[in-house]
Amino acid sequence: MPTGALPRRAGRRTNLGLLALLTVTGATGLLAFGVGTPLPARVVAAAHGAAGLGLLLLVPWKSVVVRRSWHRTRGRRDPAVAWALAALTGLTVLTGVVHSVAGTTVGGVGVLQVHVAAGIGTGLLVVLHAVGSRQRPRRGDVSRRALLQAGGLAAGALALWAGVEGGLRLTGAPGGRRRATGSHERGSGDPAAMPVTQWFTDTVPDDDGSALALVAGGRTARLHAGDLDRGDTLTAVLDCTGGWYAEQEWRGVRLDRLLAGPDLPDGGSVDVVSVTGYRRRLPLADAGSLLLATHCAGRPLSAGHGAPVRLVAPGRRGYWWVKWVARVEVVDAPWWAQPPVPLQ
Ligand code: HEM
Ligand SMILES: Nc1nc2c(c(=O)[nH]1)N[C@H]1C(S)=C(S)[C@@H](COP(=O)(O)O)O[C@H]1N2
Ligand SMILES: [Mo]
Repeated sequence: MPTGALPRRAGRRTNLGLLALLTVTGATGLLAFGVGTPLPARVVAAAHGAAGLGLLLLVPWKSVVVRRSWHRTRGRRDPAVAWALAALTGLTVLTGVVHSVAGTTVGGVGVLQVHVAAGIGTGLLVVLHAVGSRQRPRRGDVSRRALLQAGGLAAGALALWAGVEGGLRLTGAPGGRRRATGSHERGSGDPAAMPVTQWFTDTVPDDDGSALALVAGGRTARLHAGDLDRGDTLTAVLDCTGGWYAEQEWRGVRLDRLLAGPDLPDGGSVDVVSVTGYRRRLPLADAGSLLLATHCAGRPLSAGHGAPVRLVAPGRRGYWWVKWVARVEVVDAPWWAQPPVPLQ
């Protein structure tokens, strides 16, 4: 445990270490929304967990830095941002750990929702706080000693993360069975037990708009949901960024079969638009692995799960799986020409 006689340079390094860990947690937290396939998801979740838990290793040092700065700057600088940052960082780490250990909701509140909101708040306050207490780079920052310390911090953070993961597995805690993304299993093979989840503000529509408009090569075809059950099946995992996943057998029509008639552009994308206006754009080249599903686990989709037809997008996070699909349109624009996450 450090004492009050902490050298000034060590205080600087503590602050830089915190900033580095917060930068890694923030970046990997956002990246976590983009990855859905096991290996990248595992790497991102491990880096995120290690950097987040690593913050705890610096708490004893930071508390010395804080006490010293109190004596030096009493009455000169408004400490409100600093204390809000400490509180919000604590809440972010706590909710991250509660999600990892225990599950997705506590008392009806989505733990990961609170975590993400607190994490984004932390990121904003870090910027305010760092601007207010700027540390200029110095030559000593890249000394051999500083590099060894950085390496030690990274190793300690990874060891702490591995210890937590190992502990979860050994004790049989729910967290020991998490998927690579960190999600907990909910309702696999049993759609009635699978959560109904809306992204932000979308709601289950009254009018299910049971006709689907298929737009390609300047022509529009209208199809009824009944025409879309062509017996193509696909077993795929729906993995929501809210922290749960379920594996189901989906049935309907593969998108490449549906689009087989029209002349398709080389490259290009496909817009999948809900009757609510919610939409995602995917590369046309992926059409062979995408399914427009009318059934789940052998039964017609429920209203909440997207009846009469929804997109099934294996390997992509849940927000790509557009429900209540009303329109499928082939477009020339690249798939990335859209907001990175839906805005509805
Ligand atoms: C600077 C802010 C953040 C900090 C300090 C932080 C910290 C943490 C910690 C300590 C954990 C638990 C790791 C474990 O026990 O293995 C965690 C889990 C998680 N965090 Fe964050 N986080 C932050 C921001 C975010 C953001 C912005 C997102 C998403 C946009 C996010 C998404 C997640 C997810 C999905 C998990 C679960 C991963 C798993 O279960 O392995 N975090 N976070
Ligand atoms: N139209 C529409 N489709 C949507 C959403 C939405 O809010 N509106 N939410 C998405 C999200 S975030 C997830 S995780 C899945 C959830 O599917 P489920 O409710 O069938 O479990 O649907 C996706 N499709
Ligand atoms: Mo989701």
